[in-house]
Amino acid sequence: MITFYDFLCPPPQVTKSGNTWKTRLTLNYKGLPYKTENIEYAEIADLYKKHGIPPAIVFPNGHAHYTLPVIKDDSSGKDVFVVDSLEIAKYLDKTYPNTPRLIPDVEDAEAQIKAFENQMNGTFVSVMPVMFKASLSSITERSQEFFKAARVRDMNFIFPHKPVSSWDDIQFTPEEVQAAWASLEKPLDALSNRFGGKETFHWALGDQITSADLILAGLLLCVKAVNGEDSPQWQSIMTWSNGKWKTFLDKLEPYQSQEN
Ligand SMILES: N[C@@H](CCC(=O)N[C@@H](CS)C(=O)NCC(=O)O)C(=O)O
Repeated sequence: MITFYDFLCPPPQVTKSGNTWKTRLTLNYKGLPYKTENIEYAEIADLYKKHGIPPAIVFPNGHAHYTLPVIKDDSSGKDVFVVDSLEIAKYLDKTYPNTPRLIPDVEDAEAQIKAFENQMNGTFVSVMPVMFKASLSSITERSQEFFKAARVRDMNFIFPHKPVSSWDDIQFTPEEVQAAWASLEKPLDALSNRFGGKETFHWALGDQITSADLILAGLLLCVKAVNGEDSPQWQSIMTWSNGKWKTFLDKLEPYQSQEN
């Protein structure tokens, strides 16, 4: 059985992490049985250390970074831990060859998906700070101080020219929040060509769903969870590019279940 480690959120338990969404979509798309274990932000490092998993990233200053998603697969009789949403997709493709592949078995597919992931990180970077601020309410009280310190570190890493020293330094007026969301429209409109433009539809790499699609879907589902489905921001994103992103997520609806 596969155990999927996701974030524990105050009820209702709806994760706002785009990265864990990528793995949930991956598991659901493959139709693999799994169970979710929701853990606190502040407990991720303990999970890694308890099982001897090396940190996801060690920064040049020596800071060890522990991230979710993580999966544990004990179906071979021993516990196999895999870290990072794309590595998890690769592992599942390899270990369960009878499930639909997410990284096509053709030259360059993984490189294309990685390039797409980098492009998406660049596209969504403009809304990251407002997302960080808006996500605090989905963090359990116990993990809030941990979360704030981690996001301050992220801000200094992503925007080294605008250093912040505390969570309270990250402040936005309602107009700035609105402007940040509006700034996504142009790059997403340019991206819509990759998905068939305004009149037709195909997936990022062609006819088949791949990890590239689930990377974008994870980010969009995170935006949806952070803003709320009925928010003007989300409603307006659903109309962009002739409803491209609504169509995109509707097609992935069967894989968005959080039941497991
Ligand atoms: N490249 C990784 C990124 C994982 C990642 O950054 N996860 C965030 C949540 S969205 C995390 O666990 N952060 C922990 C922290 O900030 O302490 C993946 O795709 O899995």
